[in-house]
Amino acid sequence: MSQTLPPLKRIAAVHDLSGVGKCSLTVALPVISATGVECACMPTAVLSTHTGEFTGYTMRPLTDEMLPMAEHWRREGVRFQGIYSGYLASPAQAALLEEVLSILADKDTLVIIDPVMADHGRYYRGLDGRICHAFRRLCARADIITPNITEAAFLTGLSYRSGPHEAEYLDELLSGLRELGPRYAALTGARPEGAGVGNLALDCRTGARYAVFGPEREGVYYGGGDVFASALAALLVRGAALRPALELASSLVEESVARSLLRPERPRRFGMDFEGALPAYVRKVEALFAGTGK
Ligand code: PXL
Repeated sequence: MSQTLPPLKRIAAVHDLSGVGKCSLTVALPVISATGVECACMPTAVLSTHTGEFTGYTMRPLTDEMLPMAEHWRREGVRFQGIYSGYLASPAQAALLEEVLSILADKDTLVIIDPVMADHGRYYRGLDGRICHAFRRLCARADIITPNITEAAFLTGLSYRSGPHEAEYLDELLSGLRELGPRYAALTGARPEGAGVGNLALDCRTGARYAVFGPEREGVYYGGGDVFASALAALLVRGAALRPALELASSLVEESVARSLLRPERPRRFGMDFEGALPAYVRKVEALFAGTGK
């Protein structure tokens, strides 16, 4: 008797390729693949490292490649069940991403926009309010957005607060994000008083809210937002509901942080230890989808 498998879903990951520092595509590719979803790559720029805590990095934007790549994929009849964007090198790339979406997104393609631009109250090097303006437009086009607290504050025009965060502040951020027009808003790095650190998600249509919290950890974890958004995007595209997707993506980040803490000699700027967290993640993914035909 011949056996068949459910169709393999495909995500186009629109991110930079930073050679060292484990963020963007070097995270999206392994995490999306580990979730059982094919990852097609549209590199928005090639850098020697990411732009945080490294100096003298090289950077070549690939802005002129974006539309020709999308058009070639379209001519080849490549279909995408998800389009997931992260770091964009300029506001011009954000504008081009709108065109890429028009070319590649079908009616039921899930669009995940991670408005990567800032953290800890500050824009990443080389970015400013112009990219925020462009991301606001993209949020209206998105099924899911995944800002951290800083990005949410910039997008909504609220002031940035480092935490602990009052419940009203988090409510205001979430309702501001809802007004931008996405279907789901996931907010990372929330620190409610006494609850550690975690991620919130809002279904903007129904108003349903979900939250996952873990222990507070000191310091900066480069690439953590990319690990979270890559897992969330792939889980949703594969067919998970918002709550289990949020829980599983959050657990991958928490496990990666825990493993990074067990290698204290490794500089944080080299990225988080997500590789060793992948086997347990894959087992949880398989358990989630077992028997669902997804
Ligand atoms: O993980 C976010 C990110 C992605 N890509 C580049 C970055 C950063 C954060 O600093 O610099 C190039």
